[in-house]
Amino acid sequence: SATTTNSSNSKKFEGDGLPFKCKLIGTEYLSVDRDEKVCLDSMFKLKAVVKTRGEHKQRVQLNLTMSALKVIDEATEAQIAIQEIERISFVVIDPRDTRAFGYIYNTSDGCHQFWAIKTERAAATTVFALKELFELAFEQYINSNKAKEA
Ligand code: I3P
Repeated sequence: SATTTNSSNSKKFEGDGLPFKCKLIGTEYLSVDRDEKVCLDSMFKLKAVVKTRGEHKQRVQLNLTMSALKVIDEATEAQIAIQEIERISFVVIDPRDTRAFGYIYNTSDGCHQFWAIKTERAAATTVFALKELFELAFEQYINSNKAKEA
């Protein structure tokens, strides 16, 4: 039907989605919903906090699904967050660390939450998958509007 994407790429995001092993560096509220400098400043600040604390970062699994980014605590399997794809406004790669990236999630009450993530493998792999997911979600949105017009 017109409401499903044509791309076979969407398969891997169905159901539980595409999982990535990660660690949570930290989160903080920002005043903007997109700005590379602001995000990277936050990333370095959150990394410094981790260092100062001297504790292990929380191990999490990021599941990329068609509807949302799901953050799951690895130890307890509890869902820490369910973040709708359309609420993610910005993704940033840490130029000093091939295993770190971050994104801004906009909460329903209008806050811009920055999430700093350390990946087990190359962060670029996760960021590339996210980009793919944004494109598929957009394609789906366009197709569903076309279906409404028809
Ligand atoms: C660890 C080392 C790891 C790091 C880990 C640190 O310190 O820096 O690279 O894992 O973080 O504890 P050390 O060499 O002193 O043992 P990541 O590269 O995944 O961040 P963690 O304790 O938060 O897991």
